[in-house]
Amino acid sequence: MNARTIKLLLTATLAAPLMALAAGEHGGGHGSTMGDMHKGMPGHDAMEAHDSAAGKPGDPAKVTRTVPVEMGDNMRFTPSEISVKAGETIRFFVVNKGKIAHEMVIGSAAELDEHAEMMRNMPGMKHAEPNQITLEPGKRGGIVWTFDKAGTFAFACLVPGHKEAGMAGKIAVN
Ligand SMILES: [Cu+2]
Repeated sequence: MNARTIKLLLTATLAAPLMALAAGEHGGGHGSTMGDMHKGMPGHDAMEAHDSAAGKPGDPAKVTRTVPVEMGDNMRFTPSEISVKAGETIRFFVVNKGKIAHEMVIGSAAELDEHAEMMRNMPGMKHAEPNQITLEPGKRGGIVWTFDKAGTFAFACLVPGHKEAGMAGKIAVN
């Protein structure tokens, strides 16, 4: 490595944080514009609110524990009861063992009821939110969630009919 290469590397190293800063500023401005646009869309506010009574999207770098969860065509989650300490960031490692699509959605019981109602009114609705994952048969994926408040929360599969058939569970945050 010659002196010129080192100088170039140094320049790149110094420039990177500055570029990141600039990008961050741009991203922030853009983000708030999008937020304003969304505010104008009726019924969209609730879906934009990522924080839930059950906590908030977790930082993957701060995961304290991985909890494996299996979903099956018997309309059950295994396990169906999960215990968490307040403040923990959990990575739910979710596997769909079935032959049809299932999903895991985390929230308060009221939030899940509301969401289930929305799914009934808009069959086939597809959306990706940090508190949920939809998995085709045989697929696996993760949800990273921070439980920052104590309480009893819920998770469920909101594919119409599944929660009603028992595809739901409890998360106790102590
Ligand atoms: Cu399901």
